[in-house]
Amino acid sequence: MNTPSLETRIKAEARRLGFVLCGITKPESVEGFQRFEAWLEKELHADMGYLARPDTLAKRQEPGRLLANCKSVICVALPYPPAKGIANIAAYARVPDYHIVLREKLEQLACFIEEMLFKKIDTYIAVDSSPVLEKSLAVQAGLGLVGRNTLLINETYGSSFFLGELFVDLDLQADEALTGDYCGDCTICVDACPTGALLGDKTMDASRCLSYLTVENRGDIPPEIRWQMSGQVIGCDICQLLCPMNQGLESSESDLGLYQVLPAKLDLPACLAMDEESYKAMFGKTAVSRLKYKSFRRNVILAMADSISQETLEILKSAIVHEADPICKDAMQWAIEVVRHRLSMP
Ligand code: B12
Ligand code: SF4
Ligand code: SF4
Repeated sequence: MNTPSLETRIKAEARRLGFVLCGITKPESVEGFQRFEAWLEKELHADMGYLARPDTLAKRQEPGRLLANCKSVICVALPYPPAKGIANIAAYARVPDYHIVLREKLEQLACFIEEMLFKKIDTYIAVDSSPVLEKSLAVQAGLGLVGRNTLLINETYGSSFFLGELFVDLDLQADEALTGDYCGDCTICVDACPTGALLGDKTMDASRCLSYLTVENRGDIPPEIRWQMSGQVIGCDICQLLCPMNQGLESSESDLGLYQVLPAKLDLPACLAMDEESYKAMFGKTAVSRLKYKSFRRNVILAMADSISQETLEILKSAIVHEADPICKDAMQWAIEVVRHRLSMP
């Protein structure tokens, strides 16, 4: 009987750790880098200046620079329960912080490889925050294709998963890159995006994306966009919800789903009343912990404008008297006017 190859055993272990997809690519250059540069040139990255930092550009182009003697990149995907409807908190943020979960699992994968080879290996782990074009590497490793909603989509698992990479100094057999396109003539996500952020060419104008505006942006949310927020407090799943590739997804395989820690809908008045300590206690174990308390309050206030209730109006009117933060105060003023207007309508 043939002994399974090193690559086959690594993939089996990845699967055992909960990664539904695992593929291998080479670190020399990333095909998607030109697309990334073109996107930056058009200044579609809003205030995410870190994406354009010169010292990180070379790493995005040649990810092998992240680890001396890097010879292969193992790309993985860990699923999370897919969004089921419009929610205050996007699905990715309702589970334990993926940065931590994926890192731990990739460390375990690295230990497994060392035990198998009876030797130490050099590794580098990337999950989201490293200067890595994760979706492009995943395409190269055969995990899926990029959709018009700009996300990585897999034929079986849709787009409801996180990506991570284990860089190794081992010369592994690379997988075939996927080619083709799942979208065809479909433009459901582009049409459904409430703010017109999706440009139709598999890129977006981040300055219009609610995921950017609610999580990354610490300033004001432009008034013309406030009307389109559809109650989103943290992140946004609208361009994934109706995607045909995401219909009928099973979430049972994900151990992240078992530990879902936050509800889809929030008690907005209770959130407005929360002090910073309670906010950290409630959200600290999820990816929401990256969202500043002040930004969270700003988003809660804007979401309250969706309510047509006298009670909400009274809560906002009494809260504005003590509000010290100018951005939150402005949001309250706006929300009060909107709720008042809605209540006055026949
Ligand atoms: C910045 C960022 C954002 C920004 C900008 C998003 C964007 N679309 O550019 C904002 C804050 C808006 C955002 C939002 C979200 N994000 Co985000 N984000 C990132 C981050 C850190 C960098 C992405 C980036 O560089 N964008 C710039 C564009 C130009 O590059 P790109 O998106 O990589 O696009 C490349 C591909 O499209 C590729 N490409 C296109 N066609 C083809 C064809 C071929 C053949 C090849 C090779 C490549 C290729 O070329 C492009 C350039 O390299 C990545 C993590 C990472 N380090 O990669 C997570 C990441 C993309 N985000 C993720 C998630 C989960 C989200 C949200 C769903 C969270 C939420 N629910 O609110 C939303 C989704 C919004 C959306 N429609 O994209 C996941 C996506 C997983 C997946 N299935 O794709 C990632 C990978 C994090 C992770 N480790 O899991 N995000
Ligand atoms: S996450 Fe929301 S706002 Fe951003 S592109 Fe998708 S639908 Fe549009
Ligand atoms: S909704 Fe349609 S166009 Fe958008 S990503 Fe899904 S298949 Fe592609």
